[in-house]
Amino acid sequence: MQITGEPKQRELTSGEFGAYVDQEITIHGAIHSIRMMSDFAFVIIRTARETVQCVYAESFSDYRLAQNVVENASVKVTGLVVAGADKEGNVRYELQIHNIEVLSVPAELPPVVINKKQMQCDLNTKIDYRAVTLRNPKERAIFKIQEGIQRGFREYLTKQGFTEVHTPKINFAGAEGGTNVFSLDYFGKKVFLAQSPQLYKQMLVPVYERVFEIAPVFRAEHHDTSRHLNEYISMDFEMGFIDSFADIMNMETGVLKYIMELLKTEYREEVDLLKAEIPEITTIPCIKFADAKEMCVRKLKHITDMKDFEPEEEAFLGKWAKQQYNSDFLFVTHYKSIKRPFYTMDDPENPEETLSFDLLFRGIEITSGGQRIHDYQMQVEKMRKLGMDPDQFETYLMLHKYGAPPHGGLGLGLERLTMHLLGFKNVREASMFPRDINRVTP
Ligand code: AMO
Repeated sequence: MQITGEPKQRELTSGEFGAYVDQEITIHGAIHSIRMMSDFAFVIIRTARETVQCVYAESFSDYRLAQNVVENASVKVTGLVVAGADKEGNVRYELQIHNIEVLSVPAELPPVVINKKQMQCDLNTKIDYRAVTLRNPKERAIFKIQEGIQRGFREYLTKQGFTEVHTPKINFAGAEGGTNVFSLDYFGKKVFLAQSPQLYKQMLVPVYERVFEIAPVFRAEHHDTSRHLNEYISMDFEMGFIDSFADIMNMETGVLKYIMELLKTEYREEVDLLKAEIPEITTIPCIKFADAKEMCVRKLKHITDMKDFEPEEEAFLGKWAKQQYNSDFLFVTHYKSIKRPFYTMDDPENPEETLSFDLLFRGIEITSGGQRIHDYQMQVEKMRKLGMDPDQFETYLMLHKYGAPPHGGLGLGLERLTMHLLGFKNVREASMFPRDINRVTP
């Protein structure tokens, strides 16, 4: 065996077939479906990102369809590229099959039908059979779009001078407080799974000034809800030398604009397939929490927890932002101090409120962020006020003790963003292998 270092060529896509009209090419894929017509057959091949229409007829091939050319067989198809038109008159290319080499034959038929436009089973079945149901073009498109979101986040922030980092997921303490932290027996010691990269991303600000991370985080959610997962992908960034937390919100607006443009261009086929409504973003309106709450109480007329929103109130605010500003997004700022974690900076003008925000997208929270405390004394005092022991956070507090610039950042839930972009009612639709209170498989 000789290793040349030459990467194996990627598959041609149908968009590139135009350069090969009347020439023979070879593609690899799986048999997605076979439709027998009177004197020919459509053999649809599922390749890495699309389905390619191939036509088989005895009239143009010496090859005869073999018995083992069955759905989900892995094949190598050789054929002639011919140009035709679709119903709308757009040029479409197909392959006139000259030969099919079967590389692997499935042992059984799939347990669910995957070659119809839409999966015809409920969400639980879809997840139970993920290894197979993800092959359905629409299911596959969801996670291709999710790739686009992460790619946009990464590309934009890299261009803005951010350094990509990875922080540990087995930690000495939960970063966000609350009861939804998983604990773990670590050789006889109690440790925790990261609820977010919060403490570490802050520690890295004096090092790189701007950092981001895209990684799984863990929340022991005790309830089975349509918007909570026990493991989700958090897209975080943290930046130093901010003038105010508006810098964070501006950066997020830029990231989201970039992501939406990327989806509209490089993920067009998936966007069309899923009929996704990609939001137009110019600027994102802002409202203070107290004003938003007051409006909710006035319009929805029930007495609620005055320190936070109910899901119904968020939904109302989403509609309000759409009507008032024609915006799918709304920043809500200055959340109550009592409701935000210990690292959040209180507003010096009103210490009951914080220099923090949430971003609502179509009426659901997808981001939390804000300015952090950078002063050592201030951080220690806030911890004590909240009944925390600063000695337990010695490493984290080195950040403050040995000098940190004014800084802030945010965490954006990838599955939540995907869910609302694609109009799903359940976040599990947007999680490839969801983990919730009832599920750790597949
Ligand atoms: P927070 O806890 O609000 O903030 O989380 C940030 C975002 O993560 C998503 N999210 C979830 N997604 C799915 N399942 C869950 N159980 C779940 N919990 C949260 C949401 C949410 O807006 N450290 C801060 C962020 C920061 O200030 O930088 C944090 O983690 O989209």
